[in-house]
Amino acid sequence: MIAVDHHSFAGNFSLNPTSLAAAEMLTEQYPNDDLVYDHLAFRTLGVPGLGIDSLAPTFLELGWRARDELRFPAKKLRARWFAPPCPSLPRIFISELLVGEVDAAAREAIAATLGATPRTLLARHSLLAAAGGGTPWPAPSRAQYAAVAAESEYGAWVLANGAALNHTTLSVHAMRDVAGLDDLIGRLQGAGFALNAEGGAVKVSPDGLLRQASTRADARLFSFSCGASALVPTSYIEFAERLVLPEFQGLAEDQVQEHHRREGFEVGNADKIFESTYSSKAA
Ligand code: OOG
Ligand code: NI
Repeated sequence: MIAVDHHSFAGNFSLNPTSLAAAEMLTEQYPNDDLVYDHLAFRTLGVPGLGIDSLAPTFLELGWRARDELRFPAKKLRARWFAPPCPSLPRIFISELLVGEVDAAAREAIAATLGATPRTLLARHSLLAAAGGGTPWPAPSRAQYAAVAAESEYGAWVLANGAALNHTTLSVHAMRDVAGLDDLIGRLQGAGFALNAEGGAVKVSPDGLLRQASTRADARLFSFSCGASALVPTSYIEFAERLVLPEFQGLAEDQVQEHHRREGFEVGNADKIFESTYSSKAA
């Protein structure tokens, strides 16, 4: 498996010094292991012209294939993941806020922030704007941000950060010198990294085969349109361990490939991982 150089995700590191620190710690402690990315995740606003369908074409054109949809009714979110054209590339996880379902105050604040910016421009330029460190719409006012955050911390995150990389996820099973996710988590906690503790540090799928953990998002000073500024949550790093499927458990360790392992995502895990950027869940 070819590893992706973690410095190629500099866009994420500028919003997430913790993810760079974690990647550097792992490179130092496990010098013989490559860092392989399990998936990259983006967030969007589910309004016409934005949403999952505005980011998906970029990946579909490059050979990613649309896979399952996941729904999070309590959070008013839906997501879809995309399988890569070859196993050395990461899966892509894109979610969207079901804007039609949020309360009127949040919906109006989102509409006011997006304002008159043409939707076609928003759709084609979200990723470009994010690469430049911004959003294709003007900054919300502090009151608009607060109105959205009160209803959906996810929604407020997107208003401030747009299509910025929400998180990168390292593949734990690809690191041969790491004993497993629990060992890795112990080392991260020992080094002082703050983890998302929602439902316990390690989120486990009902089949026991997909195990995930994440750091708490970093924050940056954000300038609202009205001149005020405040810290807003930015990005985080996740660690995913995909165990070997029961039918392949007889394979010798050096024969096991990615397709022998648990695929996809898990609603119960993801539901808690979303809260890695929630200020209200800060310790
Ligand atoms: C995505 C949360 C879900 C996963 O791997 O299940 C997730 C987000 O925070 O936008 O990352
Ligand atoms: Ni993730």
